Amino acid sequence: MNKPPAVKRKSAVAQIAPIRSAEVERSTKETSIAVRVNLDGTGDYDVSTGIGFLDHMLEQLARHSLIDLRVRASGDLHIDGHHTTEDTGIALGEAVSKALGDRTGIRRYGAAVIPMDETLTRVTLDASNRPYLIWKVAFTRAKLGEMDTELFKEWFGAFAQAAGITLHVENVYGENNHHIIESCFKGLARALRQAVEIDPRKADAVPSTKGVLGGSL
Ligand SMILES: [Mn+2]
Repeated sequence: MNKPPAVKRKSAVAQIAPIRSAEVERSTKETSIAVRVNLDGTGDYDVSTGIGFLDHMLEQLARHSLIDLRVRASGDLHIDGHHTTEDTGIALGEAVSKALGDRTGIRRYGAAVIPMDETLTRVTLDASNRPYLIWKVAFTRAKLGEMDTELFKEWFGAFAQAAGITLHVENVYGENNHHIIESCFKGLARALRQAVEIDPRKADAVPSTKGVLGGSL
């Protein structure tokens, strides 16, 4: 006698949210990059881009956003750090966007004001799937470590574009260039942490009266 197939019962309490993670691999003639993110992580990081200062910044991003982050980048650093910096921003942004999916349940907005000694930086963002960057950050040094300071705007622009976020970064005041850029990454981290977090009061809805994020206002 054939046994009837076992019926799997749906448990009413088994509504555990899935872990929001993603992997992106990106290769061009200039760079080869692999990124893994877990938005619901604890801020673990394993970062190697070949640019020490950029590694230091991405580690801050992971630590203060609580997004687990693994980055492996190898690029044409014999030219300069431009391609590696920009492409790392693109790959990381793509991974965040992929992990967000249709962005159901997220808080969407985030803001942080970060002091570092004499420096104060304000970061506000909207994880709206509408990429935009406002960058009001100036440096008085051309380099930090081996990294050109002009590349930071490139990284933030690439990340905002690929992640689908409206991102405003403003250094209100500051003197030490290391503090200025580190406060920008920490501000992004804190604001991102708020914006991508699931709002338990509205966990099943896309946070827009349109019912969808992105497109025209
Ligand atoms: Mn530092």
